[in-house]
Amino acid sequence: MITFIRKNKRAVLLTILVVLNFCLAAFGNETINGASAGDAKNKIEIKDFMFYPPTITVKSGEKITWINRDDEPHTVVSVGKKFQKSSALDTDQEFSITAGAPGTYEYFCSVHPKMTGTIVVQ
Ligand SMILES: [Cu+2]
Repeated sequence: MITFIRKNKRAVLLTILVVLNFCLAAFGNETINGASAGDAKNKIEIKDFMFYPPTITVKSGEKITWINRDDEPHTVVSVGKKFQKSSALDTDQEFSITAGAPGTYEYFCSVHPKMTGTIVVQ
């Protein structure tokens, strides 16, 4: 009888450990995936007087971030003032907006108006 209880206790403890491990692993994975996805997603690099990628497709409510990799200052200005414009971005400076209503949004750099990009919000 004692042996049975002991064995049972062990089994319960083992099960708890396994379940706990599984939960931790699942939670850990989710956090890592969430962080990397949020980091890399919807990033537009400004490099060599170009927005890259020139066209980006996002979902409404998602964050969009530009980062200036040039030594020249650049801006992000919406055609038709459909979203807030950035200040002049210095090297490695970032600017973010939250995607609004679905539609196509054109933007340009007010310092170099030939630099243009497009955001498609779904
Ligand atoms: Cu520019």
